[in-house]
Amino acid sequence: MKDGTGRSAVLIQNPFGRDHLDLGGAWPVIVDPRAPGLHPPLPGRDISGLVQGRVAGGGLELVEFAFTNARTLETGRDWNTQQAQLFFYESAIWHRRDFTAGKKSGRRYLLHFGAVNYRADVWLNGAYIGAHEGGYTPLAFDVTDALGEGDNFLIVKADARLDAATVPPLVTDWWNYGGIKREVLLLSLPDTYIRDYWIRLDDLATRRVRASFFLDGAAGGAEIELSLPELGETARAVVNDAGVAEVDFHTEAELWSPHRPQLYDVEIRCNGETIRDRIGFRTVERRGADILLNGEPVFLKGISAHDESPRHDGSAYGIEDARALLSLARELNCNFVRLAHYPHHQFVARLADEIGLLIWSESPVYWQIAWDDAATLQNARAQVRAMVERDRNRCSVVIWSVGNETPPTEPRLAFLKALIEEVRQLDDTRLVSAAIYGRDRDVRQPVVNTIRARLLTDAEVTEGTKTPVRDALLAAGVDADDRAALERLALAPRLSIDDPLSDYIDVIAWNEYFGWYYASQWAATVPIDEATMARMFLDLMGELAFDPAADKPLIVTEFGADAKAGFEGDDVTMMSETYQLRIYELQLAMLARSRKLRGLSPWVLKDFRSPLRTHPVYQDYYNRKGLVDETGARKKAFAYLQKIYDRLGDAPLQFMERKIAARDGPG
Ligand code: GCB
Repeated sequence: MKDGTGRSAVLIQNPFGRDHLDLGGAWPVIVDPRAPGLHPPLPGRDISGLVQGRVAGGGLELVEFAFTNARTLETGRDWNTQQAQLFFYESAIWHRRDFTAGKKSGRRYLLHFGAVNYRADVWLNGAYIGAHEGGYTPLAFDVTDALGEGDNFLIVKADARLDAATVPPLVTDWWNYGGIKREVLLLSLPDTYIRDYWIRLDDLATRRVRASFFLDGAAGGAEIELSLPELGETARAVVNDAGVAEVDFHTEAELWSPHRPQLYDVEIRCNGETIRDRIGFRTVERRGADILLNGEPVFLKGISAHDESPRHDGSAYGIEDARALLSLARELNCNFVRLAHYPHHQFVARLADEIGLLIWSESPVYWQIAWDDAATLQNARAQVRAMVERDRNRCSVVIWSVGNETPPTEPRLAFLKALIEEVRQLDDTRLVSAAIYGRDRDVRQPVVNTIRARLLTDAEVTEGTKTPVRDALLAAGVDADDRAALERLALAPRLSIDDPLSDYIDVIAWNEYFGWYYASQWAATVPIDEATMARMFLDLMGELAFDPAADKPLIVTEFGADAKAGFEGDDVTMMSETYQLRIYELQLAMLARSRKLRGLSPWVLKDFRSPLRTHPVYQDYYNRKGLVDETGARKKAFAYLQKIYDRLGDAPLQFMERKIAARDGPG
């Protein structure tokens, strides 16, 4: 067995729309926690035997593995929530699938996986096919040569281990669900086949549709026919020697929007294959600080979500999970969902097309990545490419995000710039962003100085408390004895949200945690005790506002507070529903004062699994910032945000600036 050789994976557009054999279901498995340490292999555990289908010979043959009588796991789902023993499991599992294939000559066969987390190694009938890294995007291998007529056996090793060089890295605030998590299909294709296609409205004024086709095989001269039967529109293109065909045509299609999510049947014919899809036509652009959908400004009433469903524990699978999640967003009166922090199941964007939700799609570049590692960049680039190629036919997707909360350093800037270029090369019809947390000097320092000035100008605060605060202010270069200067400083600042990345992205996306993390994170630098700091923060939130310096739209892509559903508490008790509600009230009042705000996606729709959230009473391995808990039970803040979004209609949040009374809600 040679790891890491073999062919590289490709991406097939619309695999379910091809002639296929579904290989999903219960597969026998070998759970192999120490697989990585077996070099050289122990005598009875020679893996080359395993992948070649060796079975115990009995008698005097030493074989310490077998798929016969082994436990089974369902593919298409994570392994962690199928068996209690695997809940925390993050190593390797070997899977075997026996199947019968009717192989026809002149056809190409591709083995497609919707996603395998994190690394997949694949063998077919003992031949090593290839490897793939990245747990959230599809991969496919051409297995035409290895496939046999009749009986076949497939071995897949899924290895969920993450480290400092992987994408995402080891430490994330979500569950590293392992396994062959999405579909496994054996595709049967013409010898020369359309690997990928991209159909989009290219120009709003002339209603010009452009379609690009990318073929595999000896392609030059092949003919492609594209038709929209409901509109009676047909276009033809001839494939060039590079295997690419392009065509554009005028369409009478109605524009797609969240209010009217009009989709059209599309049929693509080439070399005897007919691929069917449903496509909507719309444009998205930025003009100054506005986001334009079909040329009209749109305000994104959003929510962030992980790829988990309120229907069951574990990562989401199947269309009903996608429906459950997006229905919750619709119930909340959203027109926008931020799919964090990795590409979700392909069903999600397809469903969003159908029901009319705008989508933010994100790569798993998260927190602390190995910015200087060329292999990590190559890996991230491949994952970004797969994200864009998989979903660029989805009109619901309006923003590609290359990462989340990354430090504003030079190596990170170079890394993310490379990813942004990659996205723009693949897709020049959408906006590009990345969620940032803001520079210290733009956010923390001004807020901390305001808190210091408020303490020093408050007659009730004791001298003992004031002395270290005065020293800290002096050290920050402020004349702490100039009363007038202190009073000016005590006024709430208007924070400029910036990042070196601002020049390269279309939308400034900011994650902020006023009312949650900041008081405990920053109290020591004031210095003041955490509870006093937290109280002062609540006051300050009633006055703060933000705007990026750049003339670009701002979306606050995260804010929130944990709340354990059913724990009513009060508005000065963290982890309670009442406190979470209070933070939503204060946040919305604060955001409504921000002139360039063009959307928000609070954190988060549903409580989600996280290894970082271990509090036995409130969390038990759930991040509790959901507006609903894991069973779908609505918390108080759900109804509040739902009401605000309802009242807003199509208007931006700023229209409600005066109506959002911070304490009483919209009234
Ligand atoms: C963040 C991260 C998100 C976390 C969230 C939290 O800033 O972007 O992944 O889950 O905060 O709850 O801490």
